[in-house]
Amino acid sequence: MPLKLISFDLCPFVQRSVITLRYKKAPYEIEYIDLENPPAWFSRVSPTGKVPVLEVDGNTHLFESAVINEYVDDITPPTLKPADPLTLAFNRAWIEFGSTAIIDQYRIMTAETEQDMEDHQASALAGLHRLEAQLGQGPWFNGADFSLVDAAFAPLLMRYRLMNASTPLFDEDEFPRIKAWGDQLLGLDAVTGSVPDDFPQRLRHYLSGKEGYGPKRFSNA
Ligand SMILES: N[C@@H](CCC(=O)N[C@@H](CS)C(=O)NCC(=O)O)C(=O)O
Repeated sequence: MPLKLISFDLCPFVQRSVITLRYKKAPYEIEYIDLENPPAWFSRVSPTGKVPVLEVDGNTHLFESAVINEYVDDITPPTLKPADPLTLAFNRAWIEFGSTAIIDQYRIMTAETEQDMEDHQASALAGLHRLEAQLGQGPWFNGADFSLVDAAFAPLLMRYRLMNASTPLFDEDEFPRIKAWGDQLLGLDAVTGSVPDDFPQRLRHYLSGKEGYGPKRFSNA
């Protein structure tokens, strides 16, 4: 069942799916599109106009990263989903929480003014405090076993590492569980190899093409 992931190289939602595909060692092809100037066929296969889209067998197009990841997991046993239905539902809720956190992060990077950046930063930090309070002793979200919720948060934590290195947004030591979780995630091949080697430069280049306070801060990093 050939899989092709339709992608944008800097998209954290795409990266969630790449991590899942890599972790599950599922063979796949990847096709990058320019999201600002998408090819005509893209609107036929993506009902939301968003990436990732997973093309299966050349004819079915799945969209929404969380759905794509569950499908990839289902066809490549053993599963990365917790067996207990309540834990699974709880994980899905936190994956959704992670999507909001990704959007907050993007808004920080692309904030128009310093005030906008501070507002988005406050909202992002409130989310990180909630996440910190939710995490246990680790090493993974559910404890001993890596699962889809871990894959879903890796792009967020990877980007905060990068952003904090140049423009400190928060003190990582205030979030010891998130920090330890980030260390675990960044120790995985599936995570480190989920973005191009020159990802930091590509991100800076992307931001340098945008106006505003955030892009200026993060593209000069
Ligand atoms: N909820 C979606 C979000 C995907 C998403 O926002 N992708 C962005 C790129 S990172 C996109 O394709 N944006 C294009 C647009 O909104 O026109 C998912 O989890 O797959």
